[in-house]
Amino acid sequence: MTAIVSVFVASPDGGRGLARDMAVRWALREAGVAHDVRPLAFADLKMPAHRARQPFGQIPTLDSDGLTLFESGAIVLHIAERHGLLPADAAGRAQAISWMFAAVATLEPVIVEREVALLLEGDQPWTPARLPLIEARLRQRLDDLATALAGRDWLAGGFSGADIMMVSALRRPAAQRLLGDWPTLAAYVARGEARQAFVAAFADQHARWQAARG
Ligand code: GTB
Repeated sequence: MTAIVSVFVASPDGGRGLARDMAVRWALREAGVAHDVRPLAFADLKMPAHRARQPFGQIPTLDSDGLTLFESGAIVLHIAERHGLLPADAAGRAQAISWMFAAVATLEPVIVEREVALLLEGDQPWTPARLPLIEARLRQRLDDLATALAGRDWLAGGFSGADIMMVSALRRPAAQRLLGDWPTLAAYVARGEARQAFVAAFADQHARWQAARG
């Protein structure tokens, strides 16, 4: 049966592939797994039918292998485990999974915290004092990641699911031109985005966004 990814019917990212379905689409393309999408409007996300797939009423989800999965990191790990997107040796595999968790639990929260402070709390009286603290935390994370990546192309040996998750997290600050001080990270994102599977996945989501625009 064809795998199905739940996606926004019209992503608010303006077709830039910045929503979290992009990592899932990319992993499926890397894996060569045929898939289709379930386009959902914002109102559909909070309906019982979708909450049965995703308890928090969000995208993405994946229906595949008789399972319905949620959380982009868990979905990419599932695909990676079944389709050779993790190192073959146990130690390398464990290392790659550590990096997948680092992407969603260590890098992404500081990236999202900054976006929330600017977009949702920009007019709050505490934001001018809080923003520099958030930005300092983000800079520290980017410094540390750049140090860890120095001299290598990918996080865990060859390209893996870890890179799908980490490049996906970094694409949001990259889109806001925040990686200028970290050429190692900018080059890493560019390497990920140059992959044929990324290009195909990006085109898939962009075509959907354009079709929804009419
Ligand atoms: N931890 C979950 C996962 O990784 O799967 C988080 C999922 C999540 O945040 N989903 C968002 C969602 O469904 C879409 S991706 N939001 C609707 C809701 O919560 O009601 C986040 C996102 C949205 C928009 C942009 N953008 O416009 O650039 C970027 C990222």
